[in-house]
Amino acid sequence: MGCNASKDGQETLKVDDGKTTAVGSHLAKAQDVENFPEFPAGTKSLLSKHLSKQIWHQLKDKKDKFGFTFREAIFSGCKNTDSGIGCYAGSHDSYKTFAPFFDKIVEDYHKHGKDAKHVSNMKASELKCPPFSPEDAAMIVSTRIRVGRNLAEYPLGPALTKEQRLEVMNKVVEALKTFKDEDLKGTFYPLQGMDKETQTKLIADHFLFKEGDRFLEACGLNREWPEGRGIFHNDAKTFLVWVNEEDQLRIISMQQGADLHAVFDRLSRAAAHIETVTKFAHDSHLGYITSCPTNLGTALRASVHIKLPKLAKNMEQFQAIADKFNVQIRGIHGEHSESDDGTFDISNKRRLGRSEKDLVQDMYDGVKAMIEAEKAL
Ligand code: ADP
Ligand code: DAR
Repeated sequence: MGCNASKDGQETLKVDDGKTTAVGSHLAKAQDVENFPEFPAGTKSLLSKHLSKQIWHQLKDKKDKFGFTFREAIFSGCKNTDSGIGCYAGSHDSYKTFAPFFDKIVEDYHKHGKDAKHVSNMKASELKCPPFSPEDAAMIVSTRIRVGRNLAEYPLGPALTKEQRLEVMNKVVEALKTFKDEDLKGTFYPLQGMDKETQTKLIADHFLFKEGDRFLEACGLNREWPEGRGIFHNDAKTFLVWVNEEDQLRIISMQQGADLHAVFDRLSRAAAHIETVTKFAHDSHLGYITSCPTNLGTALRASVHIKLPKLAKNMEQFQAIADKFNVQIRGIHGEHSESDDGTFDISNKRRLGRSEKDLVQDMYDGVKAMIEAEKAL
């Protein structure tokens, strides 16, 4: 480890002591990442791309104001080297305390610079999405729009204590009792005590979240599962709120068919009302604050489940359309699932730097282009 004797050299010496920690599934806890994490060749995560020795040296022993450590923030991507991103925030303050690292993640993933501002707009009346024709609408099985939100006075899920998670659940459940609109009124069902058959059917019917995956496990989001988690929904299951899954609230509007306006209007009314009775973590640069950096800003994912059997056989063309319109192709059973029968989950890819209305427009424009391509094949 050669270095010159100048001040810089001393800095380089301090930063690069040559010690590294081999990363991978053998790691048990964040503290096991003792030294600069050494990622295997071919690792593609934004963590591996942006964690320089300089940043490691600067942040390795830092904690945010809730005591969430930088090692905890990056542990998921150290343990799961196939992560796309590889890091989670433990609080709104994580994004400030670990800014030298998170700023690079946000700028790379969202193309949102350090001084960029985020402006929300959830007015469904401003959508420019003419209804799909009956022929096109027949291809769309269902429509869903969700936003993630977190309570401003608490840490985010990865850093919540068991007691705080229960407090969050109780505060959210109380807020959900205050709806005035009939189509938003419903009942909360705690996950703890829910019989397995009900849980399995709610998941199979696309209403309930699955148990946290290994990425969420490694960042601490699955601790004390299923305590403090649950689902609120109206009788029709067109309005739902997930409590303490990846975010403290996932506010969801969904229904069979292609009526995007109705789905967005219901979501907008619900989110606006909840925000009158509780304060969400938010700032003018990052928008609504979420545990995963990919959801910052709007934390909005607008999706349709749509039958595209011909495009399914032309994945190169399919993906090219998705890339052009900033939409994402998923399977219909949740993130990381595959499509099994030519039906796909198509949703907006962007989250930050554009308003909620704009992102619904992204999805609509991408779906329209895919429908045209499907009909032309
Ligand atoms: P998110 O991060 O938005 O929750 P996931 O891909 O994890 O997305 O999906 C969560 C659940 O929502 C899954 O059961 C999925 O099948 C369901 N889902 C997503 N989009 C739709 C849609 N347009 N119609 C019906 N169900 C949907
Ligand atoms: N699997 C993690 C998170 C990716 C984004 N999806 C979320 N937040 N559910 C990764 O870093 O790949």
